[in-house]
Amino acid sequence: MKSRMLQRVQLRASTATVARSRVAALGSVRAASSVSQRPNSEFVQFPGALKSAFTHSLNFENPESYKALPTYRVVDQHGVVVDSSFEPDISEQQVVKLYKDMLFISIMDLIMFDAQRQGRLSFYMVSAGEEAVSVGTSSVLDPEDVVFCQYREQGLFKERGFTTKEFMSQLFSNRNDPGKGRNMPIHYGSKKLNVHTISSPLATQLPQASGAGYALKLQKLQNPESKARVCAVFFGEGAASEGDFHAAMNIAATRSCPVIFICRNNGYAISTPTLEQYRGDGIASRGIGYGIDTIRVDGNDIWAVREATKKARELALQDGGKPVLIEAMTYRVSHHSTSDDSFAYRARVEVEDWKRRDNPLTRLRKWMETKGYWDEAKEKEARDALRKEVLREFSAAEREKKPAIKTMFEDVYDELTPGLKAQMQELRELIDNYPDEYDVGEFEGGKETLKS
Ligand SMILES: Cc1ncc(C[n+]2csc(CCOP(=O)(O)OP(=O)(O)O)c2C)c(N)n1
Repeated sequence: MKSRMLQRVQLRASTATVARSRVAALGSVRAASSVSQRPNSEFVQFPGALKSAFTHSLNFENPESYKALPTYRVVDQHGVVVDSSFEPDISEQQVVKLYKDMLFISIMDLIMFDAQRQGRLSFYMVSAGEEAVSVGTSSVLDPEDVVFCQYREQGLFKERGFTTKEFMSQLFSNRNDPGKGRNMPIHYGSKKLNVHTISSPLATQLPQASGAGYALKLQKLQNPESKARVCAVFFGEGAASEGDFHAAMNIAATRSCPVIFICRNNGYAISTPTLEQYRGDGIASRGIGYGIDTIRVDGNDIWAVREATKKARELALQDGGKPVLIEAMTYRVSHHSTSDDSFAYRARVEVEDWKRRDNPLTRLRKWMETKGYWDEAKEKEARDALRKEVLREFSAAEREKKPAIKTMFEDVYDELTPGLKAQMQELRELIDNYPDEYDVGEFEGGKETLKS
């Protein structure tokens, strides 16, 4: 049996190692005090909670006793600046560009939503009311920062330079869609613009983003001359209930990954209101629990979104890298998707009220008007031009051929497997035997592409 003294020394040594490696892993985020516990020390030396003071009061912490985290805003819903230290950091021309990007999205949304209702495309999701979150964050990220989206971030694609033709090609699954028409509409992606392709299973992009952030950090370590980059990832407050949210936050915190988590809290996940989604103080309060720098912002205020994201990017690159969480508060003005009628679970008046009271576009527009950047005539001109552009690309994309039938078998694996080749052959025979049953003419190259 070991002597007490020896046991104590060994325990102390191992605790010290744990503490040292933890400090190393966290960079300068946390500093461990000496592991030796003095008599009457006020702090516990448990390795699991390094800064916890002893208390003799038997007290369960109650969420109600904490004030809700504040919401940062720069410009209020009347377009009035409420943060006196605020100075716009971009030119009139750049502000107008951001406004037009938001306007483009809202116009494209209206046209495509109606087009779906007419049966001209299979599905659509609008981002009405949330344009400032995607356009605002995108405008201060570096174009080489890596991005993962959920599905309501069309504004980011637009701001990064995704063209109207690219939007339409994906929506109509035509031969110009880089996704080769395999995904449902709105599942955009762009290698050129450093945005990973959207996929339907909620929150799966979150731990992937932590991994991508970790890779970016290692690349910078291996090549200090290279540009410092962050990974930004978008998700809704509903998606934050997935286990993948927990995994992502904890991995990013413990591995100190330069990731900006951007939560769009729009009050609903399809028909589920936030009261049924969580009982804590939104998503922001969770960030603190993971040891992540966190801010809650007014998501209808593009200036607040920009300021918060700029600062978040700076923080994310500090000390070799660390995650940051932004919770952007907004309201989902629209139905969840074209498959949803939201008046089945919320009052029309609530929606109308939000539309009238607060909207990211009207807020920026009011601010621009007070600066003399914008007026009714410019609004009309911009709307007409954007509408024309969307409609022009819409009809061009609708008339395009679909991708070659063969692409259906490709990219399942890197190369066609013997099994896939056999299936392709089988399809070819079916089409040969029942030519009237298949509209092969709609597809580029017809049935002739079906050979390996
Ligand atoms: C893992 C998974 N579960 C359920 C769904 C079905 N689904 C699609 S969107 C959605 C709501 C998501 O809400 P939120 O994350 O708040 O984003 P919002 O639609 O409000 O922008 C659900 C439940 C899914 N796509 N993936």
